[in-house]
Amino acid sequence: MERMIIDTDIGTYYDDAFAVLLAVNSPEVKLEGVTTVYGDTRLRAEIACKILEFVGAPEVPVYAGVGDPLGEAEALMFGFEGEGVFDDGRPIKEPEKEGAVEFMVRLVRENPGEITICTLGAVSNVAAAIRQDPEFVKNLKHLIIMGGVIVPIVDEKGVTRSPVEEYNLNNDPVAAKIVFDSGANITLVPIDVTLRVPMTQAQIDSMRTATSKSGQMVHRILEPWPEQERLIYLSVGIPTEHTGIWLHDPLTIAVAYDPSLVTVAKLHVAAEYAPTVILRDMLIRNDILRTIPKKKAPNMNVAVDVDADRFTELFADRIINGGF
Ligand SMILES: [Ca+2]
Repeated sequence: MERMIIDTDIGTYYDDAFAVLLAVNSPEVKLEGVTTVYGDTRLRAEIACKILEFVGAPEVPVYAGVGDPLGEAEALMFGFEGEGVFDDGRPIKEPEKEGAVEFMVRLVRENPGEITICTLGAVSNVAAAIRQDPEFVKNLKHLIIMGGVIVPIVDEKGVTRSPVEEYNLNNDPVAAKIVFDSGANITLVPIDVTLRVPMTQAQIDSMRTATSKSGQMVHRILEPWPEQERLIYLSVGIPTEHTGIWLHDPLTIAVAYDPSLVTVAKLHVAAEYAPTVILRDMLIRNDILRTIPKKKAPNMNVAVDVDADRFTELFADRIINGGF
């Protein structure tokens, strides 16, 4: 049984919510809490509360965390967070009074070697916990990070997604560097791997007719998604259009209890700032974090391949038949 904290920027993309739903429907996981990060973490916590309440798991506590990145960048909210989720109103369940960082530090200290944290957004909360408690890294069992790009990728539309563009780590590069340099037991699940796990159309259709609460919530979140996605892409200047419903964050949860879903390589991954040409902006920026594999002693396990069919089938089955 994996005792897990999900640390998430839930609300902006669809897949954080899917990750929480997968965890709730996985008997291999004891979900100790959901912590929120990046931007309006109070609103994100309310979204998590609503989802847990809706599917019948209101006992899972939710904690609002660090909203402002540790560096100078400002957090970006897109303005539609909660659409679909709040269709039938706000939750009765409320976030805990304790903050996310305090909760992480307390739980990990009280349960040395027991707790796995899966981060699905910027790693600001984890970096703050590392700063707050010198024993945190030693006591943490496993830190699984959805983030970074290791192998630059070209998407189905021919758009090069260069190593500088991964959202989660670049939303707080200062925090990412603290975490990478911390000595924690890290598994990195980079976006070049998660872009290989889109749901099939048949799986998406199966959510439409699902009778489970989780299936209904997935369907509800996907309804307003195409327009939200279009606005996100426009606002960040990526000239692309809809290509898939990728299960970035859910894969990160499943890896915690079934590592055989991915092939991992032990690598030294450096979080570096370096002058970086951003072709689409015709700019050179030096505040961007790059995740660069190096020939040094490994500092993490990095997912480099995934059994995509087995994972997406697992996800669909759990959401439809998992009991919540
Ligand atoms: Ca996320």
